[in-house]
Amino acid sequence: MKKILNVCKNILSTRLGFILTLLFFYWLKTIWAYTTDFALGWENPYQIILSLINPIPLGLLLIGLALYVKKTKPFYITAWIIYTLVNVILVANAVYYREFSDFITVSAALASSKTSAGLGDSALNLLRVTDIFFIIDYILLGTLFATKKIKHDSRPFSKRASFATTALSALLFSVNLFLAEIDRPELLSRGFSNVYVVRALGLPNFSLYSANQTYQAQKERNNATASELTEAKKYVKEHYAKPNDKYYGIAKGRNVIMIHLESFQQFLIDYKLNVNGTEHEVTPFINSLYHSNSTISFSNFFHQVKAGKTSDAETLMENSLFGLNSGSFMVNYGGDNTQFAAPNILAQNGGYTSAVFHGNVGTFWNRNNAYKQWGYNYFFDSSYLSKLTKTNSFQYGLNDKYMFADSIKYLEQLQQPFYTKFITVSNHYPYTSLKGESKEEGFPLAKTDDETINGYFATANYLDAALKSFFDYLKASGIYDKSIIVLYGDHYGISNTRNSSLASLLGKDSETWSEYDNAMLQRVPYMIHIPGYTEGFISQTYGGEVDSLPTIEHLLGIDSSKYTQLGQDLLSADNQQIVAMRTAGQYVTPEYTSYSGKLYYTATGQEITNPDETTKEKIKTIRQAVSKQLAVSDSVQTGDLLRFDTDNGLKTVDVSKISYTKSMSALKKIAKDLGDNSTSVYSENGDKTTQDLYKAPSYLQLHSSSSSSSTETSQSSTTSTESKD
Ligand code: GP9
Ligand code: MN
Repeated sequence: MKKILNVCKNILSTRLGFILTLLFFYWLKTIWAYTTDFALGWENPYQIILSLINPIPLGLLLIGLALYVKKTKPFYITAWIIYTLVNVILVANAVYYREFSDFITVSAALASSKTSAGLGDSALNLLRVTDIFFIIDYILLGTLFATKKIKHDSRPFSKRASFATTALSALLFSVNLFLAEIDRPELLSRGFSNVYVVRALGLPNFSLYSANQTYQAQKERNNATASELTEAKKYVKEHYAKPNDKYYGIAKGRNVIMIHLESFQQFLIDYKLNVNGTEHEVTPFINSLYHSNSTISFSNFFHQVKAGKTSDAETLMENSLFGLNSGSFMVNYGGDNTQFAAPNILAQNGGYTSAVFHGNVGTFWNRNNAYKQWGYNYFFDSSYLSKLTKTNSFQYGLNDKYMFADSIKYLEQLQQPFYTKFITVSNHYPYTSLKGESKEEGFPLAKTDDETINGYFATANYLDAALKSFFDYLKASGIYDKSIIVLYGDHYGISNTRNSSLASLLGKDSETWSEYDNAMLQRVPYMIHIPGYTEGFISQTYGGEVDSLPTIEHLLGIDSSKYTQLGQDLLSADNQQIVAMRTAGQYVTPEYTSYSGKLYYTATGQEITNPDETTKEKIKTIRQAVSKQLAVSDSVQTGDLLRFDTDNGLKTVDVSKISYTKSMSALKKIAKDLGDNSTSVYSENGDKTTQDLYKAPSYLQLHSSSSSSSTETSQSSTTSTESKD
């Protein structure tokens, strides 16, 4: 024992030994924070291993820098300073996470007034007794040095050896990066979620990554001027499509319920999956909405997203501006840019209260920050909903039936009219969300050679059933008649590389599958369901996600002419029907489709290889219109131009007033203060909950003859009625 202690003492009394000991403590404390403070949501052992190794490369690189210092005292001081620095990053993030469920981004740190919103408890209150663990190394090493149990090593480390340490850490870092890329391709370019970056690369790396993001965004912001907004506004004015009198204001004053149909493509509408000779209608409920005479449906509505996927769709739908050409707008700019988004516009045109419901962590796609800039009053993420278990959730969060069920206790507390968005998730790649005891997967799998395609129909069917249950609830609670419900597919679910396997299911030949076919599969549903309205129809107008907001505004009787929005009301006679895809040069119009470098007649799918002069002229005009729209969007979004947009009649959002913590008590307080004037569903229901009106039978329950099978699950009974504050 004594021998071991002596060896330890000797090691610690060398410079390298000291550095490696610091690294060891840093590693230990990081793992401690990973497991006790952060919710890193490991999905597999591979990700756990990544997290276990990721403190080492950069830790060694940084702390190892001290080895370059020759003199004894400066060496130890440098080592302690660097060590303390990485520790401060660690501890600050651990404490911050306890309140915000997010890591400290550089932009949040710079705008500390914004981040302090919701920091109800002082930072001191956030400390725990166990935090002593974070300083135990200081006490231990300090005592050992003070009592001369370990000594300062006066022998300088050779330059070569110091360099070797740096090189080794750089090598380890590349290995870490490589492994991270395997786990999640395009991790850094697409951003996804801060959790993903920390989980794969560690905290100091996340800080560097976030600093770079802020620097890039800030650079573009600083270069942008108000005159660029004038340019953009000129385009907006010329491009403005005035409302159609027939529809203007027909939904005025109603609640707006947006339903984000994850990865839902238009081809699912009315689709029947044939398995062993039996036809199974995949989405009977959504089909009924599509054909309902209370619905204005669109059959040629295209998604316009790129790498930001869901986040791009949200950006387009609620700002009428595009995402970025690379990366995600919400991730890179969402937390800082001034936006005049749907929640803010509706708050100022009709006093709407706004909320988002989503079963994933709030940090995904930087929603927790971007939604504040958009003016969302509340954001009920997975922390507000049922605890995630193997049965009720998958890697992207809580399954849809639970998400809807758990949302009701908050929804019923919102003052009406409300603008709400429900982001579904179960129908997400890899379409295996329904595993687990609940056996929701009663719907048959398709039989192709591609597992991903095979599961797609079952998860879409589950989403359909969840939606039906939610509609049943809306009807039973009386919300339905006072609302309009807008449904949209965010983007493709089956990627182009898989489409040849999908071909046979669509009655096509995989041999002759073309880029035209790929282009047409970018269609997603867009439906505006207006209870009580009887003149619904299916419009064949060509449009995209950018066109949604002006369309909705006009239905609500809101004049959009002063807003910097790039879409056109799909019900307007002025609509030009030019759909820009986010990839340069790709577009769809009723006449032409340009996709992956090829040109087609949209109506027939016939390729145009040798366009005549008139065709050339026409496509030139379309190309110009498309690239103009994207260029204007890019200038607005990357230049943060809306900060100059002061004469649109709208006030900017004061993000310091928005907090996504303690929402339930905030809502209850509002209702209490309003007393008899409270318009929440809960108040109108005589201060009684409406949660029990939500019933979500499983597929098997609906389809088996003996309805008392053990697989029955009524989500309303499986979820607790307790709410998070
Ligand atoms: C995650 C979900 C999925 O919260 O919205 O995003 P996606 O992967 O579709 O972009
Ligand atoms: Mn999505």
